Amino acid sequence: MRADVEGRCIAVLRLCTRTNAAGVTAEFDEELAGLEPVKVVVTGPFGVGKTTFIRTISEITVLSTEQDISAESAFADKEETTVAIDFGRITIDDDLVLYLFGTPGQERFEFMWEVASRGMLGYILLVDATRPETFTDAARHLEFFQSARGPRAVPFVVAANKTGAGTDRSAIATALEIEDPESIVEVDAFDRESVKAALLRFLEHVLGLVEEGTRVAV
Ligand SMILES: Nc1nc2c(ncn2[C@@H]2O[C@H](COP(=O)(O)OP(=O)(O)OP(=O)(O)O)[C@@H](O)[C@H]2O)c(=O)[nH]1
Ligand SMILES: [Mg+2]
Repeated sequence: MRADVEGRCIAVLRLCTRTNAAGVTAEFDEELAGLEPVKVVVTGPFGVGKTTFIRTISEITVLSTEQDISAESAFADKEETTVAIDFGRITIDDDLVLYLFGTPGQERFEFMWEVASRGMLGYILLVDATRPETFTDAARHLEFFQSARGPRAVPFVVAANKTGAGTDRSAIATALEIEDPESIVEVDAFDRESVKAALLRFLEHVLGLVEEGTRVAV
């Protein structure tokens, strides 16, 4: 991460963990920081690369609940699908830990969304840039996770995986009714630096909301 932004993101994460602990927004307090881990959900339609994203960045072996896919798979090279949750971890600082929770992509496991969303700071919504149908599918994810905390803001970024020369961010923005296509992050879920950059964009977004006075913590 770029050092300047990293410092600011650490500050906001501390603020969020402090807020989580007390239930109210409080002044940044180093003593009380890091009481709770920060939970970020990685969600999106079937096969967009959620498990790959978490495996690429996690410092622990990802606790995955995958099972073999049967003939229903649309992917020749995809052998497994998440059936409950993926769990990974990144240490941001000595006492600050980011926990990543990946949701299952198949519709029949949508009941896991509610479980995954509990206590989250926010989420990364992944789409597959090569499959426009995932843009429209993702709209349902957006609707669910945006309302997970009632009327309160839930920070998120949309990340387009498997991008290439033909990637059209405005098509994704249109499907998701997002005003600014530039806010959509292009990511390569196989690449650690790229995944880090996507997480950083998410944290910067959280920081922006905090700075404008929006209460974002859980
Ligand atoms: N080209 C390319 N392929 C990718 C990338 N990320 C993931 N894949 C492939 O896309 C397929 C799906 O990846 P997963 O990580 O299993 O996707 P998922 O979203 O967890 O899938 P479900 O849990 O079944 O919803 C696999 O075959 C991956 O190898 C990427 O950045 N580029
Ligand atoms: Mg998966």
